Amino acid sequence: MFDNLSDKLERAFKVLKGQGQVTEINVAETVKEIRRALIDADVSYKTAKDFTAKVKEEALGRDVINAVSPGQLFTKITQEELTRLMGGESVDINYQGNPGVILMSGLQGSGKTTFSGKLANLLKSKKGKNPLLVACDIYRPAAIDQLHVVGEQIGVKVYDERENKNAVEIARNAVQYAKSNGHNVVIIDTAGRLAIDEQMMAEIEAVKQAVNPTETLFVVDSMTGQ
Ligand SMILES: Nc1nc2c(ncn2[C@@H]2O[C@H](COP(=O)(O)OP(=O)(O)O)[C@@H](O)[C@H]2O)c(=O)[nH]1
Ligand SMILES: [Mg+2]
Repeated sequence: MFDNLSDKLERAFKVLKGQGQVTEINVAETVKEIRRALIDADVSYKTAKDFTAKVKEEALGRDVINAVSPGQLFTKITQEELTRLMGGESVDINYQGNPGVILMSGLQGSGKTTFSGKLANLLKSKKGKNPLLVACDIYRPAAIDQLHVVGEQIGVKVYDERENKNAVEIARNAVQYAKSNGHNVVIIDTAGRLAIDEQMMAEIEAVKQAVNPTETLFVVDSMTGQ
């Protein structure tokens, strides 16, 4: 998810590393670049601002400017602060299984389809998996097309049953399909609603019962609660 962020941070640090001398001016510039990178990655303005203020304070406290390798120390401070901001430790998504089954849930427009694609891409390119994306949005035909576009971009197979209006059946069949076609992770992209309602919960629950996922993810918009 944060691939772009790390690229941008890397670029921000280059300013420092390339410089023979580290001054307050280029530290300030680097801090500004970091803030921009965070905002580009959907971090709220206030959080990004607080974050960079903290990094700067920490950097001045540890006297980055006169350190032996100021660029490295600065990078380390940013990494430490970022880890703290994200909650200290990361939890891996459980995708083991035969196949591993990951169920996406969340409101309409929260980013389920987009995240399904990102996750599939990560599992394929970084974890050597052969994922299968499953179109389980039975309400909008366009949602199936959207998943196909995503799948094509990353070269991941998409399973759908356009005529079938039973999400449980589609999910179950998809897992069978995965088993017989060598897909070791199944990512089920479900339909969202405008609000969490009984029907949506019942449908997700039924799919969950049917395929017994190794992981159920609830996707939320990062603007929620701001
Ligand atoms: N800024 C930003 N936009 C996103 C992100 N994920 C999804 N979107 C956009 O949000 C909209 C809804 O995403 P989609 O994946 O279709 O949501 P779904 O209805 O839950 O499947 C689309 O316009 C996406 O391009 C994200 O991480 N950041
Ligand atoms: Mg969707």
